[in-house]
Amino acid sequence: MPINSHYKLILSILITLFFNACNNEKKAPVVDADSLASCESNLPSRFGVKVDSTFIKKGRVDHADMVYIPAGEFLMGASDEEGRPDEYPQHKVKVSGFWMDQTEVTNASFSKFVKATGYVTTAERKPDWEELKKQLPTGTPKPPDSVLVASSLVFSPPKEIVSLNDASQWWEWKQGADWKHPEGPKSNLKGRENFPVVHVSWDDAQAYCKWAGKRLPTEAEWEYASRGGLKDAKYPWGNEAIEKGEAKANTWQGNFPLNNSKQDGFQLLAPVKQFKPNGYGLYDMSGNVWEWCSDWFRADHYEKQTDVTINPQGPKDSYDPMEPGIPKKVVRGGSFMCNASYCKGYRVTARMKTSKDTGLAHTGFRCVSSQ
Ligand SMILES: [Ca+2]
Ligand SMILES: [Ca+2]
Repeated sequence: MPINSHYKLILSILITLFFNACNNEKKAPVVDADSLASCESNLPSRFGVKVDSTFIKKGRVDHADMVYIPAGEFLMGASDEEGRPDEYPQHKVKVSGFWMDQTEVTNASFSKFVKATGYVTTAERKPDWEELKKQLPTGTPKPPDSVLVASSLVFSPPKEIVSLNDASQWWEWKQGADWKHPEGPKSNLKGRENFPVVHVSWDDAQAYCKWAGKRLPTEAEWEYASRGGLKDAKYPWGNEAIEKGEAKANTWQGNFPLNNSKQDGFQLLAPVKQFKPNGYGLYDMSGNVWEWCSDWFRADHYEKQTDVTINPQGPKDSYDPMEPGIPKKVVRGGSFMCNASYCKGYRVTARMKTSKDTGLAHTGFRCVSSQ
């Protein structure tokens, strides 16, 4: 089989086939395996690439550029009819007070971490065929080494679109794309110091937070913080529709992914702090980049919450009915690619999931600290 066919085979198997959950279609609040596709379902993972961060010493937290989120109780999950099935039912959660980064972690901050530790991110490592073949049909021949190369997923809008159910039309598995080269080997970070770092896996985010003396937020902490002290509002800023009034977040305006009218000022990623913060002083809790949480993702997790939970840490394991074999972590908040016609990830209750070793052009993170 020629190299190109190998490559296409792998991509065709691993790239999103089902995108209905990103549609703005109202659904009954029940967990239904057939309707739980995701914006990242079946995207290629890093094929089991493992990173070792045990050599990184836990740093001492610095509260500069963090805000304190006071302890409280809230109803986690969606109460309106706009959520996907995994956002129901609402359930009572209590969280202790904690500190949270005001912004998504920037390239400038991530550069300091890499310089200090010599850390090599997941997307900079060669995929592991032994892990990859577990995700492919039995008997799939090993592709040549020239195919199994360090890569990441970059956004590559097509000239025309067949269906919003096929994400492979706008995601490209690009060799040499990583946090230092966001669009591929010819790109760099010049002038992007204040942009959120992207192409970072969950493991990379964990490693950074450890170095900074912090940790990733739990999903409950993330949603509580995103609400900014508002009671049961849809968005961090309240209930006004994202399209109305002044720009509130970096999302996608127009016909995704073909046209972007850039009413919010940004075609793709934006530097952090370009829009008003929420009630807690947090920026970009909606849009710009999806943000990793510490929790495993389970589609049925909310259904199992029958009593008030205190500082919940999420389920013990992961289960995504769309891809039962691939453990996934929760990501929150939506990205510059979210549009009401396709993905309302900027809602405070919107949940998404990604395999922990995946790097994407629209996924980053921020850290928290209990002390
Ligand atoms: Ca935008
Ligand atoms: Ca964000």
